[in-house]
Amino acid sequence: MSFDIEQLRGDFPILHQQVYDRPLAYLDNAATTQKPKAVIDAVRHYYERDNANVHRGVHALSERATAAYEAAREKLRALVNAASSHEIIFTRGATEAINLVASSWGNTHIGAGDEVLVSEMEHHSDIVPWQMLCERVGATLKVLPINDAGELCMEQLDDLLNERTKLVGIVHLSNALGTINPVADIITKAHAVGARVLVDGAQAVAHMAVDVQALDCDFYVTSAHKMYGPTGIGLLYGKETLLEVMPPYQGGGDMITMVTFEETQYNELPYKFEAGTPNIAGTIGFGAAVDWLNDNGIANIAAHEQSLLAYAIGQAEAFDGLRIIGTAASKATVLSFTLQGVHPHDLGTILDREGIAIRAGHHCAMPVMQHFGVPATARASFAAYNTKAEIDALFEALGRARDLFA
Ligand code: 7TS
Repeated sequence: MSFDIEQLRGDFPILHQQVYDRPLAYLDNAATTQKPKAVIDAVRHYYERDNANVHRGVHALSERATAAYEAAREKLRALVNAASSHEIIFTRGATEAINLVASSWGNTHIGAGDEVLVSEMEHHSDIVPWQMLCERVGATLKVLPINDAGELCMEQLDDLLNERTKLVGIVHLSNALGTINPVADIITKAHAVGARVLVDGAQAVAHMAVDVQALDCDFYVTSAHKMYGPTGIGLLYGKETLLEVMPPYQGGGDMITMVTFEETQYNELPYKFEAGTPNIAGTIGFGAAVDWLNDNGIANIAAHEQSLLAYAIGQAEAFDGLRIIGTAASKATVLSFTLQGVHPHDLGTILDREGIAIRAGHHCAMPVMQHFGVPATARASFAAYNTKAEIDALFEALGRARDLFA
């Protein structure tokens, strides 16, 4: 296992291009990461040689497609250290995984008078499905606030948890702030009152080692496209005992063992939750992304990204008129900020003309913007292939933007 940044950048064809005649600096990795050649090749290989439907054919191509699809499941199981591949459900992404739990588990386990607790820093996809569930069943959505550093107010957790709390939804690594949350502590406390915990790991899995058994979380979700894999594919981990008794989320092919007009018997896990022809190519690409992560080492990637983040924060703190949004003691990969006198969207546009891709907006975390009293932030987010030279380019461009608006 080695970590050579130049060699690693060579894995990503897309990085080697000019945008507006400037070398691309792709700093929008929290939105989606770029894909290494190994992932692109795995998808292409599938379409060129193995394309067939899974779990149903008797022919060679279908057997190969099924083997590759199920091999990806095993890679994901090992990556998050799930006890069984039955606990690995492929979904369209983190969003669909949360909606699956809110519908299937939520409808059968949460009722009138119950409470769902989420944090103030959740992505909309870990707020809205719970809000919709609460409206459906007459439950109440409670909120664990954040402080002005963008950290959870953990001292309020005990007061918010009680015997009515049935589920806690908590983001592992915040996309808007970069905060890494103490999810293990939250899980222990939630379990003490009998609540289940869903961890939103959409941002976490590519940036830190995740062990669902060590965390003891009940559900864990992520998206492949934020971890060097394809779009349209993601993961729901759930404890087998929970998944076993949950009703299907969608009905259709593959999720049944027997259908008559009177009655349908559902398939075993994980197929009960994978109705219809799945995203086979995406899943195989997801597996290749896991291989790529393992080959480079999550610990190596995390160390590299931490040094980039520290470097960027150092420049940001010295930059006149720049306000960092999210200064948690424990954070990773995200630098969210505002610049006095320049709207974040204008900043995004100016930086784009210099080949620097960042995101400007509310980052699907409007309550975070409301907390900090800003309409939007500019956000640079780092991945394994970013360099200090790209961060220098970012701050040089920010300097020119500041001068322009002065
Ligand atoms: N949860 C978190 C913490 C996220 O950052 C995102 C996407 C999601 C859930 C939803 O993931 P999806 O793959 O199902 O869409 N976050 C972002 C972002 O920060 N910029 O674009 C998408």
